Amino acid sequence: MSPDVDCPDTDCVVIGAGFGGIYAIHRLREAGFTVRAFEAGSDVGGVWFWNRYPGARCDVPSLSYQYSFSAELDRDWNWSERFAPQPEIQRYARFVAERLDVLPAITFDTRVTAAAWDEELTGWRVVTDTGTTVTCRYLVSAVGALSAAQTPPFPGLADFAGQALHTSQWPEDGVDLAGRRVAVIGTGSSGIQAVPEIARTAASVTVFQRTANFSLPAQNRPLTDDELRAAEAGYADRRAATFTTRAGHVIPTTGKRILEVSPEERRAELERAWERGGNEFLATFVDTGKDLEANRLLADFVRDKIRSIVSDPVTAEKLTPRDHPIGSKRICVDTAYYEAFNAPHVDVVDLRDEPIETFTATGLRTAAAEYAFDTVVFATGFDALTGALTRIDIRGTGGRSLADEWAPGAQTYLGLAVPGFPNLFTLTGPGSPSVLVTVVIAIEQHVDFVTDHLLHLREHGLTRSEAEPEARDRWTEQVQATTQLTLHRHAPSSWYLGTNVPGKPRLFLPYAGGLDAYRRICDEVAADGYRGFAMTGARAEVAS
Ligand code: N01
Repeated sequence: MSPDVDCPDTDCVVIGAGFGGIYAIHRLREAGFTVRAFEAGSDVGGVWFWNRYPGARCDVPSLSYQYSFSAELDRDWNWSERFAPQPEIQRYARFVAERLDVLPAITFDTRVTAAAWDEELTGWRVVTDTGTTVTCRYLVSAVGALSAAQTPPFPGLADFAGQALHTSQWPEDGVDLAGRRVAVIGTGSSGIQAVPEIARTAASVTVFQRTANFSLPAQNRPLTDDELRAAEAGYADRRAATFTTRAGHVIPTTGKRILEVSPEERRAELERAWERGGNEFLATFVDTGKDLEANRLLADFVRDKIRSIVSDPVTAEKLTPRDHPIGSKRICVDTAYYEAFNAPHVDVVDLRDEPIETFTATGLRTAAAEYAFDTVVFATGFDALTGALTRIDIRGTGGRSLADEWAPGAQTYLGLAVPGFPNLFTLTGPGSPSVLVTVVIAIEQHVDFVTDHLLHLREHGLTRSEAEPEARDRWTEQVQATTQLTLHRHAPSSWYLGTNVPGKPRLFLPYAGGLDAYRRICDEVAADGYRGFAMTGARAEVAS
């Protein structure tokens, strides 16, 4: 027997030092486990470290986009704006990491490239791109749901002689786009936030749009001292809301059904919500996320707004979404996106009318025209929820590959565990609420669950936990059945479904039942002795 047979180098390896990694290191260490973490970036923050494109900011109010577990942290951090910009969110991650003293546990500039389950060891052998190999009993993935950048394989891309950027891999020192002719491909949250900012200085901006998206005005502004004081005083209520709300925070609503109010009342309420700003607009009425006719009334209001903002009717029509219910794809929140198209140097090309045929040395050619530009910005999103994990060569029992396991569609138990991959826990993984709720709160709940689970194993002298196939199958059925209760199923395509990635099977990936319901389920699983997890002692311990 080799000396490390029953003694891995560390109890836990955490992959990633974004919001998930930071809190996981903290909780696990607090529970008495030894932890090492690896982070590909040179600082903490995860997606907020990489996603530095102009205009990047959160679209959940800053006051809700923060950890809830510590009154002290809450008290000692003050957001400057209602929707914080990327540099401030990254500073917040750094502030928390320093306060919790997790930095010494993290090896930066180091990407985990492979991890293999070792039955003899009852643990994982983790390999990095710097040549480090470390063994651990438990592998905690905090890789993020939206972190594996996706650049479509456009023909001729290698021939393009200009500058190519991806919104989520923006150079750390920024890019000067002043006076440049810029093409932006993609009109999701990233493209919609970036376009107005890029347009401030660029000579021209041509937006290549495949699907018109719904976007709501952020109505961003500085937070006042009164608001900050009220937030501090309301900490306990906000903390309580993380346990009792679908989204992880309270979202204002009239509590009324749009189908039951008069057209005048409907318009007045929606105008008020539009002026308040943010994606809370979607919750103004309680039936618009469930009923197609109710949803159409809400969408019509936004379509009217687009027509009233964009001066040129042809451009307005191109920008008007018609192929999906509002909210069935991730809603965008912008600052002066539609307004940007009133400037003479900003234009939109509808790729439904003229698909991209090929990139050329000087730009690209569609079915209708040639476009020349100096810089192309790919705002084409992510291989969401699975990509960051399947890009690591993860091998479970018998050498089975996680990428192969998920090739027909990612299936998990609770979004956290996969049969055949013992002692691997996938924070905010596919099959959990993750991207449909305030992700920082989803992270806290997952980390707490995993930490409690590891404590349970330790207390019972157990060292191996593996999701049971039947538990995974039942959970997958539940995830898909829950989706049927929402309007998400009416979106012809979205990254929730994986359809933005060529070859990825169409399967709704997040759990749509709400964080409150999900938390109850997890609590019941724990109370029931971690039902659905097969738990045993280490092989060496069993043999002795
Ligand atoms: O990515 P997306 P994103 N040819 O996938 C288009 C979070 N986020 O980076 O809709 C042409 O939404 C694609 O078109 P279509 C947030 O959760 C949050 O913008 O697939 N176009 C789409 O328009 C968000 O939802 C914040 O037809 C192609 C765009 O590229 C998520 O991250 C900020 C194409 C991709 O949009 C992802 O947002 C930023 C092709 N081959 C991100 N392939 C905030 O908190 C794709 N597209 C504010």
